[in-house]
Amino acid sequence: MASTQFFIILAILAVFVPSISAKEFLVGDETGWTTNFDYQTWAQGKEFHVGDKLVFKYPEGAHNVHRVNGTAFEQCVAPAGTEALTSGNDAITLASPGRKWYVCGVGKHCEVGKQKLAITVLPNIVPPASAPSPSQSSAMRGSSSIDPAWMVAIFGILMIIMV
Ligand SMILES: *[C@@H]1O[C@H](CO)[C@@H](O)[C@H](O)[C@H]1NC(C)=O
Ligand SMILES: [Cu+2]
Repeated sequence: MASTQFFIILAILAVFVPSISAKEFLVGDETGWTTNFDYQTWAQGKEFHVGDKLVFKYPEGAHNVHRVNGTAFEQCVAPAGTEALTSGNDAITLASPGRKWYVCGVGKHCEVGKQKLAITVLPNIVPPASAPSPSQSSAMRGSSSIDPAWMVAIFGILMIIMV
């Protein structure tokens, strides 16, 4: 029966490991989201993957969070059209790979206080064969990353039945 238990454990791991691997990053750690903190140093050596979360913590009203492009990041221009996150406990799920830029749009916090963060988001750990087609919406990505794991789980269960 030891092999049956092994397959059950394997099947359970296959289902849950992809979701466990999604990480939450508290931006600036205990310092949170504020001025005069080196967010580039903070981001150094960290690996950000699709599905991970960034949490920006700050006293509500003191700061905000704008996602911007690279040009706006360099020039510290918070886009007028887009809505800022303002709750003081703003969670952003990294939905796509690539370079991402965030700035504070309050006063000269970005320009003078260097309250800006640039990161590179890496593709999910799931093998590329299971990646959704480009036509699928980004909302589908979270659930589709579980699919191969389910296949392994079903395979494991089939093995248990056959043994
Ligand atoms: C970057 O963002 C700024 C401000 O929203 C906008 O004016 C500019 O056209 C954008 N640049 C690119 C290359 O998308
Ligand atoms: Cu600010």
